[in-house]
Amino acid sequence: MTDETQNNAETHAADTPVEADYSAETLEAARVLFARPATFMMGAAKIEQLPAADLPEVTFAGRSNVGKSSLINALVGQNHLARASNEPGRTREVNFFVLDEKLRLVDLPGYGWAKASKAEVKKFQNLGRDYLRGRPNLKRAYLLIDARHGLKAVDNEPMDALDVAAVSYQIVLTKADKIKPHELKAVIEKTQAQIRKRPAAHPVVLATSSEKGHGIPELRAEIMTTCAVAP
Ligand SMILES: Nc1nc2c(ncn2[C@@H]2O[C@H](COP(=O)(O)OP(=O)(O)OP(=O)(O)O)[C@@H](O)[C@H]2O)c(=O)[nH]1
Ligand SMILES: [Mg+2]
Repeated sequence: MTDETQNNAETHAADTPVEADYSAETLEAARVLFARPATFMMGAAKIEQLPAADLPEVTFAGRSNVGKSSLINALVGQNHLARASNEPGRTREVNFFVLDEKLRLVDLPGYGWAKASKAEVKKFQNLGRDYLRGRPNLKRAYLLIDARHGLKAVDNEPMDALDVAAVSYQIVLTKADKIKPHELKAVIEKTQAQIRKRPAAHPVVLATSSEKGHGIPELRAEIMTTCAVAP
């Protein structure tokens, strides 16, 4: 560990409970990459409509309203690229966003949402599941969990499916601005303990706030590294 990364780790430990430890160079490269143009490519309503698997992809999954679309917007620094809303079930297609023609960010429909008709919910949830299982260029799924609530029973099904399909996934806590730093630290530790035995889960749980920007530089670095792209 260099002095610089040591300092980064100490600053994080003191200020914010972000557990990821990246060098200043990696964080800067990720900032530059995510400042490049990001565009909406397409929304797929059916599995047959998915675009060719010709660029590395990462995807954002999680309960409805957890903040998937908001997190994509925070990563690319655009408020309205992905449609975010207070109304649960906003995202009903698998939406593809291209960053700098180098990688894709994929916004999935949320699960655990009771208000749509059962048939409709099943339709867009099956689509999300099929995407997660069968995408050869999917480098990692980020499973978003509300920092105020931690893992719930409804999150077990996607984690089981990802473990069985051996799709690498990482838990990202959202809305970290809504709780106190010591509460955030406790939920990170608890969540890390809960996923320890899950074979496809990344052991580090990240914490983010799309609203305040907490953890966003680290998640950019994580995605850049996972997709093996450079700015
Ligand atoms: N305070 C705070 N609010 C947030 C944050 N991220 C998202 N929200 C709010 O949470 C609500 C839902 O956010 P979305 O990004 O639309 O959630 P989603 O997971 O895409 O929802 P679906 O598309 O319905 O699955 C919106 O009102 C956001 O403004 C955050 O980091 N902090
Ligand atoms: Mg959404």
